[in-house]
Amino acid sequence: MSSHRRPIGSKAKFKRKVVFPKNRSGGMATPENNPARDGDGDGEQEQEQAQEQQAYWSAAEQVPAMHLKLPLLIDGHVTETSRKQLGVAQMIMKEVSQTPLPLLERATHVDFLLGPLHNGLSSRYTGLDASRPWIFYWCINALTLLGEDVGRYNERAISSLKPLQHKDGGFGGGNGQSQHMAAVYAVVLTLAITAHHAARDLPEAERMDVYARSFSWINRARLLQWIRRTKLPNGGFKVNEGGEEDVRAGYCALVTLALLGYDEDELKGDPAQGEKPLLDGVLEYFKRCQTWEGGIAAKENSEAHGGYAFCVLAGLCLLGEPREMLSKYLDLDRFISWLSARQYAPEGGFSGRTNKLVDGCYSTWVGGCWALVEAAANGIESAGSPVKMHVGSMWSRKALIRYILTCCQGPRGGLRDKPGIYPDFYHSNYVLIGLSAAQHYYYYDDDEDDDEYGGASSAAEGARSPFRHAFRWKASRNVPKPSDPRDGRAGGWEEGLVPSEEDRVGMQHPLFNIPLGAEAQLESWWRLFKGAQ
Ligand code: FPP
Ligand code: K
Repeated sequence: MSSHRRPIGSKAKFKRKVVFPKNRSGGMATPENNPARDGDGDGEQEQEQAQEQQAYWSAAEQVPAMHLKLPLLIDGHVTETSRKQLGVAQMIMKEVSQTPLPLLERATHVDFLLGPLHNGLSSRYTGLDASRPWIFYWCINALTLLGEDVGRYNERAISSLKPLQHKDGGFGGGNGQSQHMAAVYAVVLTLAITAHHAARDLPEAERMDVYARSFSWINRARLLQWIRRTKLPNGGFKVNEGGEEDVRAGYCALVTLALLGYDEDELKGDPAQGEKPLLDGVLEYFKRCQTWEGGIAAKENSEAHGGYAFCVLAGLCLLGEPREMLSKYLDLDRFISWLSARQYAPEGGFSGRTNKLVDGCYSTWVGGCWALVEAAANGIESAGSPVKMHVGSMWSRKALIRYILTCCQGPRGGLRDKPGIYPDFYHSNYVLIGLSAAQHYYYYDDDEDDDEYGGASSAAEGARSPFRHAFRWKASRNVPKPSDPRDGRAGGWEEGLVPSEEDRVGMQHPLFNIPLGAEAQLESWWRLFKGAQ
């Protein structure tokens, strides 16, 4: 029985079924052979394997000691938050020590996320009227992580998002509202995802048609002019004209420009109009946001926070190779030290900042940083050749997976910050992206076969994209262990990250946070579309 059809409200009724991937020796996977997309494998073979592996799992499922005791060192300076933290650690210790580890309750989460798409939202949600594109993105992307086909929502996404386009360029968060960078970002991601699914099994011509319907109505010239008006002299961006400045605005602007196919010519601006290249100074601006702790703040001279750290790391990698960018624009050792301190025991989850509590959403913001740091540490890899000299995991993937499966699943579907807090669409998406980051290994692929644009065909004419490096990311369904330092021999694969294939979620692009492969399809369509104009 497919896990998608498991009855709703099945929590605790289903014992962990032990199923292993067919190819346990691993191997780099591309979006095309992503098993999460293929659904369940062959039942009989799985059952045979299940018996054979039972012994391994009963041993491996012993709860690691780190989840069973409170930290040895507790700061003597008592504050409201430190008291809360102790209570949370005690409460979570009970949850994370469960055996067997609960399954990912896929069907109930799917049901939770389909709610707003099929039934609309109640009046309780009027406060989110300016976040319409966010709700689309969170639900749509989370559904893809759970293996759902969201192509059937593409036409509705287009018709719902079109009215949010502002006459002066950009998008608002609700009908008739003024523009906001986060709204623009969420609109672009939503369309990139639904178009990708709507187009994926169609012949070439029809595929292009889906993309034309999804994107050609966006006024790119006016959008660019609007983004220009959010640019700051310090290199950063504001969320809108007169709005606040933070690295999130910079990251959202870069993602928008990358996914909407802007090239160097378009971004360089017209000196006759007093325009400067739009990306001038942004890397140095990101660099200045690193703090004394080693983490990264919303803007200069502020407090380091995981949410902003992800924006800066991903922002840097949108514009270059991970190893070069992270070592050039960050004090990487100091950053790693701060990032390591974000994972707590006994909880296993991440906090966003020093002396604050774990929250499931940091599975993406902090977990997503780890994917990029590991890629930087491992350097450039090629899908064609075996991986050499791996540093292995620099964080505990298993501890995060344990935190997510035991603490972040709402009993009636949806994912959450922590036990005792209601699930919501935001946490559902970011807990699942974090689960994906823990289950998979991401790498930057400098394969020579790719053309300058990192895409499939090289029909490209015209100016280069400053974002070409962002389209070179691949994922492996297995996570490499450290290589032997004496001879560089590969260390094999980390076992037990996906104890049951039913728990496996889809692969995401580590910079864009959309399904891996959606970015490449969109990019190749822009090239055809712009070439034809
Ligand atoms: C602190 O809230 C939260 C922030 C300061 C914002 C965090 C930023 C993000 C989540 C990144 C957003 C990125 C994009 C692309 C939109 P809090 O004080 O309630 O939480 P805390 O105690 O965990 O710090
Ligand atoms: K919080």
